[in-house]
Amino acid sequence: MTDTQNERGSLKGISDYKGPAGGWGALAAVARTVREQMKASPDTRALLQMNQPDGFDCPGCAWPDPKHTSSFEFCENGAKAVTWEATVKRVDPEFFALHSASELWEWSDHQLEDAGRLTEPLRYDPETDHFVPIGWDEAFIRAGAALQALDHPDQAEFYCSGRASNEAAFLYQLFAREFGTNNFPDCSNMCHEATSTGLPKSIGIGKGTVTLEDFDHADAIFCIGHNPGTNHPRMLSTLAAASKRGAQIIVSNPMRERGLERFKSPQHPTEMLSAHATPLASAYHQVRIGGDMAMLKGMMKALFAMEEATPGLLDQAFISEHTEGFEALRADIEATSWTWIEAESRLAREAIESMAQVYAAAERVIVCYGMGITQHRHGTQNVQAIANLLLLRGNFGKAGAGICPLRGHSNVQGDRTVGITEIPAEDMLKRLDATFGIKSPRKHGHNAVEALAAMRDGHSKALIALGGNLAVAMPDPEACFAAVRNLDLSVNILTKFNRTCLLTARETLVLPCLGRTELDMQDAGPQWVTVEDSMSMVHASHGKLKAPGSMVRSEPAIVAGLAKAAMPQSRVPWDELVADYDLIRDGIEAVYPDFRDFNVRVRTPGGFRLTIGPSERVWHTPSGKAQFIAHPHVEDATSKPLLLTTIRSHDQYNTTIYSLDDRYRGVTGRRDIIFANEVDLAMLGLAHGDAVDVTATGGRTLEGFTVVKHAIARGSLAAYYPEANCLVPLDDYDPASGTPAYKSIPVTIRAASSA
Ligand SMILES: Nc1nc2c(c(=O)[nH]1)N[C@H]1C(S)=C(S)[C@@H](COP(=O)(O)OP(=O)(O)OC[C@H]3O[C@@H](n4cnc5c(=O)[nH]c(N)nc54)[C@H](O)[C@@H]3O)O[C@H]1N2
Ligand SMILES: Nc1nc2c(c(=O)[nH]1)N[C@H]1C(S)=C(S)[C@@H](COP(=O)(O)OP(=O)(O)OC[C@H]3O[C@@H](n4cnc5c(=O)[nH]c(N)nc54)[C@H](O)[C@@H]3O)O[C@H]1N2
Ligand SMILES: [Mo]
Repeated sequence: MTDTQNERGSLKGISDYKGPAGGWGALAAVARTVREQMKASPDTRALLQMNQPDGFDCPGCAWPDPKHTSSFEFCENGAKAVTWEATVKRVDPEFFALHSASELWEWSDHQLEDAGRLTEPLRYDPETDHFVPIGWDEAFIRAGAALQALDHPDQAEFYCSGRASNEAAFLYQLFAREFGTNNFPDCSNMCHEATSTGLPKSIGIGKGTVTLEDFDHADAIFCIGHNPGTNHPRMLSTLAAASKRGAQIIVSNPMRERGLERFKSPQHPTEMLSAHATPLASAYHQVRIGGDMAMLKGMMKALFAMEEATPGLLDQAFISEHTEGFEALRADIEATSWTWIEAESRLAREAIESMAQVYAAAERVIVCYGMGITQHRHGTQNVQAIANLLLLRGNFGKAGAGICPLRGHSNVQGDRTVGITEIPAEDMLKRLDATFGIKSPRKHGHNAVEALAAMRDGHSKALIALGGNLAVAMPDPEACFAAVRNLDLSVNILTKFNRTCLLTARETLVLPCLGRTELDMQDAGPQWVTVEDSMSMVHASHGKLKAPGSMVRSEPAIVAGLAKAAMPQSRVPWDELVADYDLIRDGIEAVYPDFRDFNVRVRTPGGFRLTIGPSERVWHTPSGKAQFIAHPHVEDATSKPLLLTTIRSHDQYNTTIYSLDDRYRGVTGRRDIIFANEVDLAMLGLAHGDAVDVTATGGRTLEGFTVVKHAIARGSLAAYYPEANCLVPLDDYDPASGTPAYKSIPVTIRAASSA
């Protein structure tokens, strides 16, 4: 496919980006964000403390750092995440006196968060339509009273964003479970739930199996459905190093993403001054949206054919010693035709065979994947197909090999590890109960989709949100906005005010919290927290910056305040736990055996790695073996002529919109666009720059967007999230994991009716 980005003409805000990822553009972007958010603040030095041994963990992404002892690992989007938090702008009581809730509703998501940091607890006053300041005590009393007034604890939903530290998340689940519910909708439910559901069945654990060092040994790295230049930029240094060593990097992505093509490291002075950038992808396959399953099956079909010609190509010793289900997988793959594979994936058989050849020639293979794999109706099946591929040549438990889900939030994996799950294991609950003298409920709770459906239908009446912008991040704003407005209680524990706060319930509270970069002073002195990265490394994070106001409290302190107010009879020593986070860590150790000597081991530079069975070829599946899982019945996308995927721009962090630019895709100052393939456009009778309406199931429409030709696979469209969330029904998700199908929305597109 040719790079159609080169002929996009003079459409407003649309141009051709010709540079590499990183480079001077990245430095300029950082300078701009520091200027806009921090003025001349001395806290600019904060940027230099990120990811240092005694600094704070970058709140951007979950990509690990080389032992946390490296010299400063510069990252444009990490800098944006920090400056956005360290901004000198404030939304204080005067701000809310000036702007009514109805007025703020008209502001864009970018404007709402750009207004600055929250400084005081707020309550919505329906009489005046303004948010008004209230004291912490009153806030806790109001929340506690509303929680106590519920008919049953299961009428409350405890949402957790993956920003929360292990300490905050552990206290939060303790609060909810003592209160009496396992309702833990969390951002993982919208993100890597397909990983958490699929991998335990395949390899006995729902996490990645590689370490950063493995990337130094891999012969081939497959990058499927993720965009590291924007979402995990520090990964580019890792990929560049692998590329320089001669490792093959094979990409599968419907869109050409500059961050997968070439990289100029802003850390590398000679590279910056030369015209040279490091090439990344050695082959780039523009699979159709949702076509990864077909592509993976095609690769396996090619491998089985190669095995027939050259027996021993598959790792038969590994397969017989460590796995089950091989014959069923082979039968399924044999029954899958190349005609179907090519039609579904829109890749030529030869292209897929070439991918299989790279895979077979490599002694050590890592497969990385992101939301392009998980956010589909068959997300769990996709994840398991990747595991199947890796198992065929024993690509687990050896240096340079394994599976690498690119996690989302910086601590989303840690939150799950310390108990944020709606389906807790019995042994964990037993230990929690024994440690704290409580009686946790055994009934499983709601995931994110179930929580919103229960709120919409009036079964759930309270939402406590530790971070996040839940109603905006979820599909179907019409249903989800109404769901939050329907509540008796909505408590938003946030650093910044967002649209979910404006979906006012009978009682709406906004509680300002410290961010991870900030100094957290408690009775026993300054406190620090811990996080777990994508590679199961647990390490400390020390906040350093000044709080944005004297009223702002830490997340653990707010959780404890709410818990005490909701349960005056509580058996948990909340105040002691908040005074000294070492005691929270002792609690984590008591409940999770893998955290033995937690307080000691986490004080060693770089922290420690949790046990990952497959790294030692230990499989915690019911039979003790890894499982090939065949998927004879997969969704047939060929019947859907156009599928739309939703993506992040370079200047956004989930629903946080830093600016309206998307540099690597050549977009400036706008987000109202639909990326489309040039040939599809011609066939649809549309032209680059036309105003269009996009329609999805149930008549959902996105109106008056501009269609832009882009290097994207045929039959595929892309639009930004959350603008396009109105096209996704709440009940359109992967049935196995509950992950919304944000990335394969069947649509039709036509010239805008208003045009
Ligand atoms: N700066 C920044 N960093 C972030 C975030 C952020 O918003 N901003 N978000 C964080 C979070 S919570 C998450 S979950 C991660 C997300 O990180 P990613 O998974 O990288 O996120 P997305 O932008 O949703 O999608 C990534 C890619 O999937 C491709 N894609 C779409 N559909 C398909 C498909 O059907 N098949 C294939 N093979 N590819 C497809 C898109 O073209 C895009 O390149 O990043 C984390 N880090
Ligand atoms: N269409 C579509 N929808 C998607 C996705 C997609 O790819 N496509 N991706 C999904 C994914 S993977 C995810 S993870 C979700 C996430 O979506 P969001 O819920 O939007 O993610 P967050 O970044 O957690 O939420 C942003 C808010 O967190 C608050 N915040 C920031 N830092 C802190 C902190 O330190 N503490 C606290 N308490 N609050 C803080 C700020 O006030 C900010 O308003 O969106 C999902 N929605
Ligand atoms: Mo995510």
